Amino acid sequence: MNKIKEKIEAAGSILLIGHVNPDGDTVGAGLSLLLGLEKKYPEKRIDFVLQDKVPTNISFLKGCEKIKGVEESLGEIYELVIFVDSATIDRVGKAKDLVGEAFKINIDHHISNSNYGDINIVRDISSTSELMYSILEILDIEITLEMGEAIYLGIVNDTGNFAHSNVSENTFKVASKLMKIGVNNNKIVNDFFKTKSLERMRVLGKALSEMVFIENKKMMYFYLPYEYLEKNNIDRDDTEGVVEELINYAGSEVSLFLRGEPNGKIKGSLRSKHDVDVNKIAGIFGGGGHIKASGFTSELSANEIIKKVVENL
Ligand SMILES: [Mn+2]
Repeated sequence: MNKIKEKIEAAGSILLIGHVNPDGDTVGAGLSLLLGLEKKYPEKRIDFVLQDKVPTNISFLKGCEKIKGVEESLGEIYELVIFVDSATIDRVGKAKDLVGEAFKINIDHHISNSNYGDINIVRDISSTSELMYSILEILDIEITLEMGEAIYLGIVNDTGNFAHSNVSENTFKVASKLMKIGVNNNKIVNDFFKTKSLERMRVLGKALSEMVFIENKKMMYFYLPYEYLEKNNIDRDDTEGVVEELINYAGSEVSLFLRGEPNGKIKGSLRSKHDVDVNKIAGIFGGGGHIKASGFTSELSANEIIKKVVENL
């Protein structure tokens, strides 16, 4: 980790990038690092670029307005690129075009991470945001309230508000230190979770009333075709959280949510309650993530995907 400090100090221009369809963790980790680096190294040019827009339930974080799109930064040359929360280099989408010949640091917590960086800081920990807290300490960067709120939201995002198996003693320690500098737990949780759109509530209702349970595999699944999304003006953000709801059923050990994409492919999300390794199952389709939470994209039909998943359970 000390090598990161040397690299940052030596670089005149630094690019931070997170994954497509940004979530609270990629934004939280990237934003806290951006704010910290800007404060410590005002002479350096530092950009945080994301291919896609930050969802509204995250964009209330102070500093979010500094996040740039890929077009705004095209043509810029960076000496150092720091990837956050991205298991593969392709997860950053079009932002990959900005990397060029730069030295690459990969900061992540996905066990499926392909170690594509020149330096890889990949830890099995709740969130990249939790990891970023330690990195900022190593960089001797003081954590301000704005940075703390970003990190806190990232942790809340990836732990399902401190409910998942990835929560450790350190997760609570970090959360506690963040509260000590003034982070308001209840405010972050309310602004992040209790701000759902009507479309999102309706999609959840549809999922809960039409989901299918496969008794002998203890799997609950739901497929939402693209035609439905288009016809009802539903954003991809509106389908967040469906897969977590499907596993809430007492009988569910595994949940699968499939969503049609505009390009005809299907995006799959998997969750596991106890022992099933869904990172392995996502791997069959070229995806991955964590043992209890994984995802993939496939060209197969929904029926073929469901069949394959069931065969491998
Ligand atoms: Mn994450």
